[in-house]
Amino acid sequence: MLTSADEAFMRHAMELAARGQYAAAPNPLVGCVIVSEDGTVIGEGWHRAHGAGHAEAEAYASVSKADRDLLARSTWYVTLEPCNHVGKTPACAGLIEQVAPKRVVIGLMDPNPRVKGGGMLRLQQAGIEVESGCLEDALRFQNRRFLWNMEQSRPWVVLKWAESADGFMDGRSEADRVPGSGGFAITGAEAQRLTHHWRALETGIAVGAQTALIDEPKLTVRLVDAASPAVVLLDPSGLITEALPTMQDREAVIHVSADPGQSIGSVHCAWDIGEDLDKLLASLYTDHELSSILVEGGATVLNAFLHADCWNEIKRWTAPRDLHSGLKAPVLPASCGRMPQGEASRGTEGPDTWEHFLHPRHVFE
Ligand code: AOF
Ligand code: ZN
Repeated sequence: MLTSADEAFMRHAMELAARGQYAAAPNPLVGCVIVSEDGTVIGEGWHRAHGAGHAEAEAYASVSKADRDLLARSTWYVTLEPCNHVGKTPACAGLIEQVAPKRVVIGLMDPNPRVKGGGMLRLQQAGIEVESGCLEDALRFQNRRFLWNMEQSRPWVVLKWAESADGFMDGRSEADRVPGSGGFAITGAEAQRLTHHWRALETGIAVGAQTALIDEPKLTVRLVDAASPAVVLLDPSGLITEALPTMQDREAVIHVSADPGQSIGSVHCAWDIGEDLDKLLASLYTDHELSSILVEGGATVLNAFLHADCWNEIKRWTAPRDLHSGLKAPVLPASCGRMPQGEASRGTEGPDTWEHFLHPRHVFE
């Protein structure tokens, strides 16, 4: 039976898991807490980065020599079912089997076909008491990108934009929106750090060719300590014919266009105007290993994702001033899913308000 103490330790493991938020993808966020029989935490670990040690191995390595004797009667709290495959690291279920603790509490079962119940079964067969489903809803939310990847073989898609109080994304007229004219600032300086955090959470940032040429956005994450996501330049009409100055230092630019011959990116992704967006998403996931993308605009691109129903989350800034005219912001879908309990769905940074919406198909409680 799961107790409130179990939930408290699992919550702690979940907080540890979150520390991998900028680097674990495409792997899930996983945390592990090892607790001695008297309720003392003797080990903590989390999956820091793709290719790095798994949470269980990290937690085990953190147990001091003096506490090793306590392991035999310990309980392990793992936010995700321990893996039973030798991948980039040895199987965690094998490690736990060797240590042979008294009990293992699993948050969420791992839907990865290479694991999928096999890790839990191995522990049970070794005579370890195993319980699963501790804080499952909250953990499904924390690992929503990974779960969607496993179920759909598509990246998790976050649409992001900023609009004025009266619903415009850009206050300039069409005639003034010419290449090189620069971005139109809607939000104030206070909003920047959170925007960089949002970028760093995803593996790619997608932007339409028009916006790339007019606004010349840098799409960096410099205000947070994270690696820059790949830029996905959506250019099915082939508007971009030479490297963009703002993206020259960028390691990964995926140029999405019909003609591989004119690619200016570090990689090319073939996609023609009129083809399904879902086909593009399948390719970004399978061929380009993007497990999530933040779609930053412009309006045409955001509307295309909304109309094709190819999105999972929306993050929207609203500034207090009116613009009266200009480029209309996308219209928020009539029904959006609720954020799970305990997760903020709106906030403010300086004068600006942000809101966070989920696709109605996603229900986390
Ligand atoms: C765990 N603990 O901390 C993580 C797990 O590429 P690899 O070899 O690191 O394996 C990644 C897969 O292992 C990943 O898709 C997921 O199924 C599981 N992740 N499992 O026991 C961890 N990160
Ligand atoms: Zn593992």
